[in-house]
Amino acid sequence: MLRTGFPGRWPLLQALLALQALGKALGRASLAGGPLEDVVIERYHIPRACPREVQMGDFVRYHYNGTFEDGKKFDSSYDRSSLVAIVVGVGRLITGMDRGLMGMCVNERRRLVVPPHLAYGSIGVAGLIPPDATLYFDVVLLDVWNQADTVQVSVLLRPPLCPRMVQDGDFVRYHYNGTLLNGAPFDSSYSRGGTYDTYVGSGWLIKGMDQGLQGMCPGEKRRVTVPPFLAYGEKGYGTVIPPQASLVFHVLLVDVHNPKDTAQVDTLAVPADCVRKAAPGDFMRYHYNGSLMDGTPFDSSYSRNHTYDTYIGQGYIIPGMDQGLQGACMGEHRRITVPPHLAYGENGTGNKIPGSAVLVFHVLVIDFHNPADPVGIETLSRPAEPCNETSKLGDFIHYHYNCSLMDGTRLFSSHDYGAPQETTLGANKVIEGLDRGLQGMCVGERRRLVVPPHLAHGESGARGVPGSAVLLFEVELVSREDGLPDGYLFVWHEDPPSSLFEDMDLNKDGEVPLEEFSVFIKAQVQDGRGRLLPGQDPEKTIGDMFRNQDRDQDGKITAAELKLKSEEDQERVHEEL
Ligand SMILES: [Ca+2]
Ligand SMILES: [Ca+2]
Repeated sequence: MLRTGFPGRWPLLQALLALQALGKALGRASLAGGPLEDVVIERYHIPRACPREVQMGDFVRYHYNGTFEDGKKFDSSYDRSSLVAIVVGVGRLITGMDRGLMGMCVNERRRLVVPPHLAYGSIGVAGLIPPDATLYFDVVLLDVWNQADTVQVSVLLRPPLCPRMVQDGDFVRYHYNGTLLNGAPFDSSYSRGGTYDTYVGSGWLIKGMDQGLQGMCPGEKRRVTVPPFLAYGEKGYGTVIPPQASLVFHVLLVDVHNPKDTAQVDTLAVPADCVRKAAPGDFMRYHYNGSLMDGTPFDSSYSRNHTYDTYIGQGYIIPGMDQGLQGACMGEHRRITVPPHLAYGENGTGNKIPGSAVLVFHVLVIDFHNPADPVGIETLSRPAEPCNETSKLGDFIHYHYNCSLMDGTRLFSSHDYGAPQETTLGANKVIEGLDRGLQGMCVGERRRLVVPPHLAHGESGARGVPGSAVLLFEVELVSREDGLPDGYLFVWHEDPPSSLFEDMDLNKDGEVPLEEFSVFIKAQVQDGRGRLLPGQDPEKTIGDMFRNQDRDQDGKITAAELKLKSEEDQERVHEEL
C-alpha cells in the first residue's frame, strides 16, 4: 500500500482505491472496525519551528512504519529505502492517511490510529491486510510543497554597505550549505574549500537559485528555499537529492561582477584645494588596503609601512588600478572596485586572491608628479607696496619656510628657530626646487611651492623624506641683497680712490698690516662706498682679502703688492669681456 508516486506501482494504487470505494459503498467499513469513528492522531514530536503545516493539495514526502494492533509490521517505507512522495488530501491515499497528515510540520512525528472504514474496510488487501483491520502508522514528515510555491528568500544578514546587487548575466562567487527541507545536508561549498562560481540567470544554475540570488549584495547571507520543480524535480540528483525534494540553501555571497564591468571608482573624500588631478604618465605614491568584496583583506601598503610607488597609466599595475587612479587628487580617498578581468583573472594570484575575484582597494593618494614638472609656485600674499627689485640668482637672502610632505607630515619649520634661514640663490646651497621657488620674490612676499622629487631629494629621499616624495613649502622672503660677482669678496660701488694705498696706511709707515686693512675696509662699507660678500662673517672675509693682497705672506701689504693685485684683477675683467 501507499506505494504511489512510483510509476511502476500505479496499478496497485488503483486497486486499493477501488477496494476502498467498494467498502464505503457497502456501508460496512465504519461498522466493522470497532468504536473509532475517525483517525486518532498523537503528535509525539513537534519541532520548535514550524514555518508551514500540511494542507489539502500539498505535496509531501514522508517515512512511515505501518503495524497492526498487536504490533506486527505490515509495511514500512524504511524497508524499501524509498519514502513516500505524493499529493495529500485528494484521495490518492487511504482516507485515514489523508486526514492524519493534515496540519503536520516538517520533522514532526505522529502516530496515527486508522479505523478500518478509513483504511481497507471489511475486505482488506489479500495477503497483506486482513478484513476490518485497524492500522497504526508512525509517520515522520520530511518535505512539504505546493505547485503554487515560489522561491522563498529570507535575508539572514544584510551588510551595512551594498555597492551592487546581483542581476541576470552577473558572475557570482558564493558559499553555500545545501540541505533538504528537514535539515539533512546534501552539499556544501565549504567542504570543497572554495566558493561556487557561476553566472546567474544564464541557465547554469537550477532555476530556484537563479531567482534566489537576484538582488543579493556581497557579504549578504540568505536562506533560499526552492521547491522541487525549480530544483531537481522528479529525478532528483544522484544519491544525495531524492526525487521531489525541496532544497534549502544557506548562501553567503562573496562577490559579484559583470564581464562588461570597468573599474568602479567611488570618491570617499577629496581635499578642497585640489588643483591638479593625476594623469597617465604621472608617478604616484599611495597607500591602500586591498580586500575581497566580502571584506577579507589580502594586502595593505600600511602593513609594509611604505607607500606603493608607481607610474600610472603605463601598464605597471593591474589595468583596473591604472584606470582607477587616474583623475585622483593628492589627499583623495577613493574606493576602486576592480573586476577580475581587469585584475588577476580566472586564475587569481598567490594564496590570497582566488580566481575570478573582484578586488576592492581603499586608496589614499599621498602625492604624484610628472618627471617633466617644474616647481609649482603660487603667491599667497605680497606686500602692499610694489617692489622694484625681486630676488634673483646671486642674491643673498633671508627667508622663513615651512616644509611638509603633501599629506601634511611636517618636516621642518624655520619658525622653530629664532632667526630666518639665509642662502645665496643659485649657489647650490638648498635643493634646486626651493632655490627656483625663491627667485623672483619681493621682500615680504609669501609663496606656496610644490617641489617634485627630481628637484628635491629624488628617488632615494633624505632623512624624514621618503623616496620620490613631493615636498610642499610655504616660504616668505624676509630680506634680500645683491650678491657679488663670482669669486669676489668685496666690490666698490664707485671707482676706488686713486690714493688707495695711502688711504689704507693710516700711520703712514709704508706698510698695511691686517689691523689697518680691516679698519679701512670697514670704513668703506660703513660709508657706502663698497660692500663685502654677504652671508659670511666680515672678519673672515676681510682676512681672506688681506691674505690675497699680502703676496709674500709676511703679514703686511706693501704698495707694490697692492699694485700687482689690482693689475691682475684688471686683466681678468678684460678677459671676461
Ligand atoms: Ca701702516
Ligand atoms: Ca707683504
